[in-house]
Amino acid sequence: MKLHLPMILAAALFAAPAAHAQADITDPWIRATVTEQKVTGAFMKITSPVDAKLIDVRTALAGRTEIHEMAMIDGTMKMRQIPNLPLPAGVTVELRPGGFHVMLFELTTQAKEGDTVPLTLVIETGGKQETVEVSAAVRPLNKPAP
Ligand SMILES: [Cu+2]
Repeated sequence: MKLHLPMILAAALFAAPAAHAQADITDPWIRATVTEQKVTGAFMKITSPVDAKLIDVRTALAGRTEIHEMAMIDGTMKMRQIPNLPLPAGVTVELRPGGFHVMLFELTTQAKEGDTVPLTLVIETGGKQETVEVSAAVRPLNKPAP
């Protein structure tokens, strides 16, 4: 019996990094663009194990990004920038056309269907920033995930 307590403590220590798991990102995608189009959107589902917020998204595809929400302004749904996207613990927050999304401006190249684009998400948890790398698939607006 004497061995049990130290074993449990050791197990708890080794489990600690897992408890501070990174946010889980599923189905990241970018809306395909036509030639000369300079703006598009990025979408995904984010589930953070702890209260966190998405504060930035970086990608070589865009010179500049913003996090947007859709809001009713003077009776019309319009998009507007928000400083960050709250990610409550255990809740899957969906970024989708018509809802929260990441706006990509000053595109450096055309986003063609079938391409994959690396995105770096900057997520803040308790004042600490971590980055999560994902590969977003480029696809047209109305094409569901394969
Ligand atoms: Cu937007």
